[in-house]
Amino acid sequence: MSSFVKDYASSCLLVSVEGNIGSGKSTFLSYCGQDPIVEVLQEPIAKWSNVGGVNLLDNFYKDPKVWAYPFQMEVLMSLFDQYTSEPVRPIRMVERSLWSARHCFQRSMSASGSLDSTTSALLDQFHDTVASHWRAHPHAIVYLTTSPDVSYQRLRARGRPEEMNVPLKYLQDLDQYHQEWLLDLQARNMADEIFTIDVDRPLPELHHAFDQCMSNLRLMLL
Ligand code: TTP
Ligand code: MG
Repeated sequence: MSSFVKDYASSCLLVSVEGNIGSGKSTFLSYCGQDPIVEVLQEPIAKWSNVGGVNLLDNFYKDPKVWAYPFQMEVLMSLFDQYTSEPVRPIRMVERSLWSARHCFQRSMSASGSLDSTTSALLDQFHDTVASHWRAHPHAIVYLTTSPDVSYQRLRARGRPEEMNVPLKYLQDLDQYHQEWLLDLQARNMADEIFTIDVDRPLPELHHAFDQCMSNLRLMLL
């Protein structure tokens, strides 16, 4: 491997936390972040809401055909930017990854026509270029699985203004794309470890399952 290629393998265990919108990824990360061996990188959503004074997330939901491409480009760049900082603890947990952005969200936007074949190919190219120079594929994935109904209720309850018109159907499609992406990773032996946690129960009842997951991640450090 070229020395130019940055390889996380030697510096930390990289764990991406995945799951539908509203599944509870930020809650899981905050909980695990109390452990002194865990560094948490929350999703840079505040950046997406203010790119030079423009709220790309809001614009995307209001007019997806116009804004899907610039928004997804911002998502990929900001997630990539997170990876470039030096890890400071043995386990680095990130909310989302370049991979779920591509295989779940970008896929959905292509299917709905918000991205055409050219803009979709440009995003693929950006993703492939980054991936070829930067070993940023997670060592482990924590997949928080919810029924789309539950993630929809959580999305409505938290009331992020940009998301107020997101329909249940969008979450149903994203749920399917997450499952297909992870099955595909497993089928191609591309995932070292995928830890699935069913998070349909109220989040405070899930601490035992979160602790169990942390124990499994610790074992990967040995
Ligand atoms: P999520 O990445 O699912 O984060 P969340 O904070 O909603 O999840 P949780 O409640 O589990 O912590 O989505 C954030 C918002 O950004 C959401 O409106 C979906 C949108 N988004 C895209 O449109 N494209 C993308 O590639 C990503 C990563 C998010
Ligand atoms: Mg979140």
